[in-house]
Amino acid sequence: MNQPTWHILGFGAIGQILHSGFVEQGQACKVIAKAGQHQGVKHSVTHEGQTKEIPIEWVKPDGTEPITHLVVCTKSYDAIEAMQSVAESLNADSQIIILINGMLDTQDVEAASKGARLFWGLTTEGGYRTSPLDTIHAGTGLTKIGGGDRPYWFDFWVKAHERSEWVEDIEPYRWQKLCINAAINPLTALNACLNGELMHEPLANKTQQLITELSMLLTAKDYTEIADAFPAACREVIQRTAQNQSSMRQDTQNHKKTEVDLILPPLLDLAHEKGVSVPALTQIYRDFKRQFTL
Ligand code: KPL
Repeated sequence: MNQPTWHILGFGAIGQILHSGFVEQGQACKVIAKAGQHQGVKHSVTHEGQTKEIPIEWVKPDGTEPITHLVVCTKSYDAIEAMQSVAESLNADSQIIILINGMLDTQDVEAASKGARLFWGLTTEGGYRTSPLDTIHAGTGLTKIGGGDRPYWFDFWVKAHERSEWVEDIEPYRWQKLCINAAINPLTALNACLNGELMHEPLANKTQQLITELSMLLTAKDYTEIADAFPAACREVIQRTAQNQSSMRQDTQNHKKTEVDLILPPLLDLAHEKGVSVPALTQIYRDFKRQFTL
């Protein structure tokens, strides 16, 4: 099977980490330019003290060449509009891999996909940017992609991103990742701290309360195995990304819009629907809204 040409939509920390893996493997990978974006000739990714500089091929799809493999790693609240901006280059044969934080309405995504096959993904890789084209890959994690049968292109993906797994039924893991982001992101933003500080006083207790409530929500969704393993899984992500600044902390620090409304409300709605009491989660959403207006 032909090696895919990847198109990256959303060139934040995760987009840059993915891009560097593909390019390093010699795979064709283009970056979709956003209006007003600084289009430098290269970007850098620093991991464990080593900095790599990676050339960038920017493109502005205009429908003349189809996009076959689109990797969407924008902010969740931007994803639909971003997909619509490349709609002319998508068709029913395109494959779209959506790798974002937060829950999007599946119908909205399908409407923007032009009949392309959709795959959902999640990653616990930790990265932050020190400038628009410089990323620190501060914590290693796992990437899960799925939705039905494993396509041929996943072999190429894994060559570029070894810590990746194919999962036929990805939905439970999307909820698990939503819960991981709910445990880590708002608390690190509110306390302007690194992920690792959540394990220590004065935040350890609050983190534990959130983890307990989030496990209860996963149980309420009947994801029993994932729910039981959640406390350990969440602590592992915190440890592996201990030196990372969560994406929400970066956003609040940079006075940018956050993804909080696509992370906490779906979980609070679920708690309401299932009659699960989640005082810590409710409080953190209130505190967040009080402290940050964006
Ligand atoms: O997804 C993340 C984020 O910051 O948004 C984690 C995995 C928590 C890494 O920081």
